[in-house]
Amino acid sequence: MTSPKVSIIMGSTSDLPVMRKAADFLNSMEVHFEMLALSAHRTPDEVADFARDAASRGVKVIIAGAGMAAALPGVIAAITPLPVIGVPLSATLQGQDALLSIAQMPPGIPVATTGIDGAMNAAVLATRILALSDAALSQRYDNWRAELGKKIVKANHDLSEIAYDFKTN
Ligand code: RP5
Repeated sequence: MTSPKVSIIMGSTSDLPVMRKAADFLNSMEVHFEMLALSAHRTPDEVADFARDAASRGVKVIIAGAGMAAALPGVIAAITPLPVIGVPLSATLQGQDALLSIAQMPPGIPVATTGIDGAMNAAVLATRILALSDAALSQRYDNWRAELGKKIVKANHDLSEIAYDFKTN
């Protein structure tokens, strides 16, 4: 079996509707990934085992999403040498609790934190990290990025067609 380059970890399958966006993006970029449910509070030993072994299994970047008192990304970052991208999930308190839990790491143990429910951005960042040493992936990413720009060109075209007496463009 092909070894994954990215691990997508979530605290619960209730996180899947958001975390699926990371999987969708990685899949579209043809990046091999795995998806696992692990909980810092409910399965701490399994989290430690995962974090200890991830690098030796060939994983390069870990994306970890969790809600509430979201210790998962920080605990993983405390154990693995790999870059960890944390996704605060809006399970409670509109995700403010998870955002602060994930972003406010002590000096020396960083978690690159996305916005609340920012799973897609986590995958985009993971892709950009991997693309540093993968020219074909870098090209796929550049192509996707160019399409993003075209959306704004179209948006400006659409806005230009809205007429107001006092609108000048
Ligand atoms: C966190 O608690 C999970 O990441 C999830 O966002 C939240 C609620 O989990 P469930 O009770 O739905 O399993 O650990």
